[in-house]
Amino acid sequence: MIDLAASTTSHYRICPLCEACCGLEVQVESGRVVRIKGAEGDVLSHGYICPKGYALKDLHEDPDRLRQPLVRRNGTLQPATWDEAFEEIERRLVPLVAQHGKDALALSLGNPNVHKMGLLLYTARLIRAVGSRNIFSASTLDQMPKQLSSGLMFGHWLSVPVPDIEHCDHLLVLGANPMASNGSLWTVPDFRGKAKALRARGGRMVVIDPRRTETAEVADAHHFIRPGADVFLLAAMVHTLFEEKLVQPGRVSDWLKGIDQVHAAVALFSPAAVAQRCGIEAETIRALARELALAGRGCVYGRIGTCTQTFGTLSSWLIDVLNVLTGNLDSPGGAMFAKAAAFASNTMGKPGVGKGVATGRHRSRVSGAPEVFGELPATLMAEEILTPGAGQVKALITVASNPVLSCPGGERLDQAIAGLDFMVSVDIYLNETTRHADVILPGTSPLEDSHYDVAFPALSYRNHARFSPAVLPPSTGALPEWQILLKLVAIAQGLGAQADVLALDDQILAADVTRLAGEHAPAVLVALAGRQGPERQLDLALRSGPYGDQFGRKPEGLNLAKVAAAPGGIDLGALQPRIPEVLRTPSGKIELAPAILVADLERAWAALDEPAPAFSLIGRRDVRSNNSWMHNLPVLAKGPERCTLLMNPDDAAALGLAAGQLATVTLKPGRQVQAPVALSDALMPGVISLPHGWGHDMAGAKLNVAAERPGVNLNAVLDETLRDPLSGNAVLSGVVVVVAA
Ligand SMILES: Nc1nc2c(c(=O)[nH]1)N[C@H]1C(S)=C(S)[C@@H](COP(=O)(O)OP(=O)(O)OC[C@H]3O[C@@H](n4cnc5c(=O)[nH]c(N)nc54)[C@H](O)[C@@H]3O)O[C@H]1N2
Ligand SMILES: Nc1nc2c(c(=O)[nH]1)N[C@H]1C(S)=C(S)[C@@H](COP(=O)(O)OP(=O)(O)OC[C@H]3O[C@@H](n4cnc5c(=O)[nH]c(N)nc54)[C@H](O)[C@@H]3O)O[C@H]1N2
Ligand code: SF4
Ligand SMILES: [Mo]
Repeated sequence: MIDLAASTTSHYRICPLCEACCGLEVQVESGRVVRIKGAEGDVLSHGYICPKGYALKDLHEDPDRLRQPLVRRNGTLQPATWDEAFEEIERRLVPLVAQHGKDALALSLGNPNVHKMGLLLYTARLIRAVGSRNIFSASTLDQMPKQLSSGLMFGHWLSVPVPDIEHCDHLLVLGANPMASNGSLWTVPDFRGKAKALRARGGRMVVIDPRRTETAEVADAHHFIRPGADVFLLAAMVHTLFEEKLVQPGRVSDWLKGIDQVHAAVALFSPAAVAQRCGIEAETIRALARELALAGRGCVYGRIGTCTQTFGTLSSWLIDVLNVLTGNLDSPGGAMFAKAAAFASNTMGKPGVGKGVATGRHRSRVSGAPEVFGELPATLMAEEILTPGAGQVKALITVASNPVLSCPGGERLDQAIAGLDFMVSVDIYLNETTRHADVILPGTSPLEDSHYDVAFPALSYRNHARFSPAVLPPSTGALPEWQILLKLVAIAQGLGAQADVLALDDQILAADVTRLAGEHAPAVLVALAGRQGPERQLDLALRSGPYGDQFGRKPEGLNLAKVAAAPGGIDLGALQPRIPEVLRTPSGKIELAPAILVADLERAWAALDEPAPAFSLIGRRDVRSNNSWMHNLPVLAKGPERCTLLMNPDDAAALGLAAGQLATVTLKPGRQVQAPVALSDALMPGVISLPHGWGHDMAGAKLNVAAERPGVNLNAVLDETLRDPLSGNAVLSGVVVVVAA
């Protein structure tokens, strides 16, 4: 029992560990966390918490978490002062960039960036200061296809519609397992509770997945699909809507462009033509289309399984085409656009029209892949480091990124990174990637940081604004991550390691405010005085945002002081229709048939007859794990072995494999891993599943708990040459492999 003495204090903290963004109550006694539970008063999560939420205590206390900079001296990483660390970076990096040019310095940005406002708001500044074309991030291992399809259809990369689950009566889920992941590109804490409520009011949930997942288990129906075949299924569903005269776009009809082109584009994709490719019968495909069209309030939601494949952008697009054609886009109970209180591009500028999005403003040096949303495909990082010539990457800054475990071709990338001239990591662990760094700059524990979700309110099931102050004071000698990043900005700009970052922050902010507020800038700056860093940017964004106080012009509106005064946040209501105001396309319409997508359907058609391989490999997520970096936390690491190769018992029997035996998974000669087999008829025959983010047995890392049961690195096998050509996204799912005992 925990003795909750009178000295116990209770603190509100938004959980930074996944996109559900639950509100937590953290109880502290004498500077130590004694208890973490769901915050009952949270307007979004209402007390929900998952097992990872408790792990914030272990994360805070983890003896392996870095608390002091490390600098490589005579080949080994040694503790150093902040001054020494930044001086080393200036000494090594500045001449390197002067000699080889800006593109010689690459950035690799990982997932936790989006969960910490000090990182997200200041990596944006770092990207600008570095000025390199070689910007890589986890986005091209994850959701870039959805961002591209949304950008082409609605005009902005982050205008992604989400299910209005509280009013939905029919939810079709493809390639997502929110029961394990807690939702993605969809902030929906307690998905289980909301799915249960949907079914309790007579609604239906249907899941399409090569594995009968935890989400499929709580659904009304589940259909296996051959990995990578979603484009065919979705095109055939669109085909069926036209064929059976079920097209009824409803209230968005007035803002729709390209419906006839879509009709023509899917003409060949009849259910009969695609059934075998999908592994789903033609009649079932028609029924899926009909029940969606006739459901009233229905919604199609697709996630990472529909993105991490060669037709990722097409699948992401067709999901929203279905939402539009069935009258469910921007309609209550359908797929709706959240309206975020701060930072959302689709609330800025002129409503209803904009520049739209474009790709290929530059191309990668070696493979010629187009830039997408300012980034190049993460899978090209190794070749850009390894291929000599002008523009070769010679130095790397990683920020909260572990590409050795998270990026296909991980082993090759590991070797490439090892050969760099110079590397800096802004990271809290000495892990598989950062072990190659020359300087590691550790940030604070999330409990020592204030927090606002910069990105997720634009993807939430409900509109809201929430802020949590730091729970604990920063430990001695800690430097906030935004100041670490600003030092790197200063060094990149030639201001030197001794630059005053607080003054630099003032300067950059003043320039931003001048752009935003013109002649009113001086008054705005006065109103923001008293804050600094990310909190000042947040106050500016809230006050000038769609619910803001507009610096006094709307006194009842929001500012940071008001949001902070409401622990648990401020509810801004259910999602509301936003078409046409949300659109930022040049036409001011929903572009239902973007030319590059219609053209890409021909590539899909050409792949229709690809025979089913003996085995294709997919991933999976576990509720007690999070990508590559939470395996060192005892509360999550305990329990059964998680890095197992799941396979169908019939497949295993045919290969003479029993549960617990080691199977070898081979991509091509010299590219293989071995993992213990676990049997499950939840796997579609011919499909095997291995989770990513494991392989914690590499020399030089300091992850003592994780190393006890390291698992194997799935991405050491996966093929870095496979990607969706439109978005540059990696193919992580449905990769053809050979399996042997
Ligand atoms: N095969 C396969 N590969 C995949 C996926 C898959 O499904 N299958 N999923 C992909 C997806 S969706 C993603 S998002 C990527 C993730 O790819 P990454 O972002 O590269 O991987 P993470 O495991 O999230 O690593 C996060 C890094 O941030 C560090 N970190 C954690 N917290 C903090 C902090 O507070 N501050 C700082 N500075 N650093 C911190 C960790 O130590 C770690 O180095 O992986 C992708 N890779
Ligand atoms: N517990 C936990 N939560 C997490 C994470 C984690 O690692 N652990 N990672 C976080 C991150 S970074 C992200 S991006 C999100 C991802 O969130 P989700 O998208 O919900 O992720 P997954 O659980 O990997 O679900 C993807 C599903 O796609 C299926 N699938 C694979 N290939 C195909 C295919 O070709 N077609 C179809 N239809 N389905 C396919 C897989 O079997 C799997 O069930 O989760 C986040 N939350
Ligand atoms: S679902 Fe778990 S990890 Fe995700 S935000 Fe909530 S408590 Fe944190
Ligand atoms: Mo992700």
